[in-house]
Amino acid sequence: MKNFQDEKQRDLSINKSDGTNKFLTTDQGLKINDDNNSLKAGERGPSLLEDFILREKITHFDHERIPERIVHARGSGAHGFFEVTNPIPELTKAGFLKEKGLKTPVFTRFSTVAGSRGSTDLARDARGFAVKFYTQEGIYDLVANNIPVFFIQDAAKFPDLIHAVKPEPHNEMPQAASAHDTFWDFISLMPESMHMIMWVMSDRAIPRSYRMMEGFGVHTFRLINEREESVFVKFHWKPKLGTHAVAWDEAQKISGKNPDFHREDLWEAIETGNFPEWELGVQVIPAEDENKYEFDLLDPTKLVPEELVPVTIVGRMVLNKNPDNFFAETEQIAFHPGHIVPGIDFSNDPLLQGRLFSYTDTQLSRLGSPNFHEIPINRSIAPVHNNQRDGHMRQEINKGRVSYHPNSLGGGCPYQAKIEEGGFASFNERVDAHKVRERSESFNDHFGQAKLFFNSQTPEEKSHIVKALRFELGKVETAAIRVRVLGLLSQIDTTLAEKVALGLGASVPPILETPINKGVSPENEGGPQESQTVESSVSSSEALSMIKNPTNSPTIASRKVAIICSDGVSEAAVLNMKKALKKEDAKGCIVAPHLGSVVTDADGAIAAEFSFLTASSVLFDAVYIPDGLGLNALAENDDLFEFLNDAYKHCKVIGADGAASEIISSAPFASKITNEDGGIILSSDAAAEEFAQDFIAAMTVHRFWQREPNLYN
Ligand code: HDE
Repeated sequence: MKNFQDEKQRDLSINKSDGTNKFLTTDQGLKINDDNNSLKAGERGPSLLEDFILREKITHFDHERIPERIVHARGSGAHGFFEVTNPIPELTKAGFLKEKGLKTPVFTRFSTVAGSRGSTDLARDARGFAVKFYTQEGIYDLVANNIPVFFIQDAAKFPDLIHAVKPEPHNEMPQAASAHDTFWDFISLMPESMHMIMWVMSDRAIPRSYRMMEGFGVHTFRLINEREESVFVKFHWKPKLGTHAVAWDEAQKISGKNPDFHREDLWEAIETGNFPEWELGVQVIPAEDENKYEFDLLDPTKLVPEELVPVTIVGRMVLNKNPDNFFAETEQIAFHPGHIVPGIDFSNDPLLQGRLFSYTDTQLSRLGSPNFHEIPINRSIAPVHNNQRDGHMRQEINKGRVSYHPNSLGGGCPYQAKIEEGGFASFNERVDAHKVRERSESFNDHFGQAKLFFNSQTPEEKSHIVKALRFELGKVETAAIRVRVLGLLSQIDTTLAEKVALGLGASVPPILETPINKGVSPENEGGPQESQTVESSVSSSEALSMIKNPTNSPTIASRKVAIICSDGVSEAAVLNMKKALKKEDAKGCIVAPHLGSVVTDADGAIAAEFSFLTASSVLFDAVYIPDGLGLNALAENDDLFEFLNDAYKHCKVIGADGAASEIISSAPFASKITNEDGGIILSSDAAAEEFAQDFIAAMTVHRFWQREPNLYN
């Protein structure tokens, strides 16, 4: 079997350039003799207009920015491949899904939604998860999110949603945050957003890493086989490292300490050979089951519970190469849900239908020309021939006099492909209807799956949702907006609404008890929405909880541990832990009171990678204090206790052996540690093999959230 894995890299290579051992030149290829001084009339005189070298350099510089994406402006991407593990030719004729072992090159870009290009990676937000497959049949883009549902049901509301969540227009605040009045004002009037609100208020919206996120196509799509039979399908990406989050307090601190946290994490994982990997799965819904469920498959605020339709894995994606140039690749890549290949088609989801218009349109203003498909990262590796011509920055040199079809002068070329020759044909769906501006009644349930999501969470996860809502609504200045949101929350779960209300010092308003509420609370009467609750036929779903998620695998690969060292540290203990971590593909990083090196108990020297000034516990997954001589100075270091306090508060594993165990016993949080807390690993034996193993086993749990009730009471 021919594998196409490297074809995109070969294709890109013709555009790559490297100035090593080359002369500096102008854009016209003229060698430059002096790049430091402009041409002047005398050493102290004015610059001369004649200086074409200066003008070229400055002009290029003046024009080197392009508009950022309207949404998803902040992102990071990487190259990789998709490999079929379980072909589904009976369901789709898409070539890249048909043959076991077939590899197709991909470029994947992850993003936040609301923030600007330079904003923090750790905002509370949905994450984009867009994959471009360079298939033999043309480009296929799966432009997904890390949340399986969306805020709104109809594309007409998208500009409103985005205007509401972006910084407020009068003062351009706040950046990369939904915690402000305009967002919650809009939400409080849009009951259909409640399911998505549950997801974005959960820890899904603050992932530990892009590598530890699921991805979801959100909309229902169609697959079509060779016999032109169609099934409905939902796409899923399942991360090999499991689905994990950070704590909200931690997220906010990371935003200050390292706003590039996710970007760096993805970059480093790939550079160090810890290639991120996901499985691609599909939930397949036979055409005859279209109307079988209590929700409408076309409604993007609904998911299909995995209890009703399991996810079938079809392949895996591995990201194994960082881009050579961020702008040329990650910034200029242009995704579009309308980039599909034969065997895949759209459904009539009104949100998807609107997206099909929006994405090409936005590239025209962002990348500047209808020729954006010629930019190397966007270029198909399947041949492209058509009668589209000219336009800004056209690269292709089309030969001949014919640029129309039909033609006889060009022998009818390029010619149309029959379906059996790979020509694309839309699914032959019968549509017979009146033109209306209406929403289907089957979209009226706005709370059923919000309840399902909430009920599927562990107590710790529920408490995170409560706290997130208290934070977000606590930043809202208009009291009436908060109350309206409390009214909506009470339709999901009264205890949830009451707990949030308690934090806000507000009370939950009564609900209007009509089968279909106009709005949801008295304040909201006359709102735009008809709403009702349809109980989900599934009462709880493990896949919806990050903690219970069945795909979580016990691994610590690529995790980082802060090893706190000071002079006199036990060399054996440090080496032992480093070795044990390395065996698991994790990394021990030396953090010391100062940079330079620390002297070990064996008179050796260990280089400090970070000091308490340059590092912080929020940048690590766990903390270890090795045994040592003379730990007294360390035990009195306030920076150490801040480090440990945060690690404890963020429910991380903290370990110490030998004399260092004393430091943990004297930490301010020591009295709160319970016997059930499996995340505090202490041992009186220094450098013991099983200590490192216990520490590593605890790290596979990721976080000991059970600590939290003790923390906040
Ligand atoms: Fe997007 N979206 N979107 N979106 N979206 C864009 O396209 C839009 C929606 C998603 O890494 C924009 O090239 C509309 C759902 C991702 O480059 C824009 C509607 C989902 C990315 C746009 C939606 C997404 C975008 C901005 C409602 C999850 C980043 C720049 C009708 C399935 C792709 C651009 C990348 C980007 C429009 C809703 C995912 C403006 C009109 C639902 C991952 O065209």
